[in-house]
Amino acid sequence: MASEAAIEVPAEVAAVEEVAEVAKKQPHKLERKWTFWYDNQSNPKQGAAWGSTLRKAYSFDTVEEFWCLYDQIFRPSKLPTNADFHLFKAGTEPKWEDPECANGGKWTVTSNIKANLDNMWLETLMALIGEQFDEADEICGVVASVRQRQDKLSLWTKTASNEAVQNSIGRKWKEILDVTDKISYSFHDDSRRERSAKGRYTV
Ligand code: MGP
Repeated sequence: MASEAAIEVPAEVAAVEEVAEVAKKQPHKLERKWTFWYDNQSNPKQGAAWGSTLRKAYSFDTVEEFWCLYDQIFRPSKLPTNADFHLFKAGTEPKWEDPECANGGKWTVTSNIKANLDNMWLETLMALIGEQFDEADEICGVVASVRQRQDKLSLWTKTASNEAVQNSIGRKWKEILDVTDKISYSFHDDSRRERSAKGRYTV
């Protein structure tokens, strides 16, 4: 019987291993740095302020780190009800209070199917880190929320008052997600005043 050392490695396998080695040594840099956040509000403490359970998890700026983090951790189907994952530009906190978000708002897409949320989240993450939006500077980040009623994804943007820019981002996002239903955009300013604030724009 041939010893293990004598087994020949097929050329394709050797090539893949070599590519993996090269990738390890020469990581593919992203255009900018991103941060994953996590918020678990499934066991809220009485009287705790909003944001007290929000945690910054990991920042990364290479394709390789992204895939590792996504594969190991950041899939919404792993989340309990009332928890969120966020991917935001490094330096921007996923809060209305952050100066980059303060005058902004969000497009929201809902989903009744868990697998859909995972897919739409991944498509959005790839579009963001791959800089697929023409108005990339206008984008703050994306939030995946698991809720009893309906899961949702929200794409946060910077300048809510700029309807043309927001509509262009909304249309592009629908294209990326292959969503045909209407989606709507709400201003953080409205959400601050009223829990179920009405959307201002629709695409
Ligand atoms: P939400 O983001 O409107 O929806 O936040 P959520 O968490 O899915 O809740 P649901 O009603 O759809 O089930 C709900 C509430 O959390 C808001 O009305 C605020 O009281 C608080 N909240 C949410 N965000 C994103 C912020 C924030 O950025 N800052 C502050 N101060 N409060 C927030």
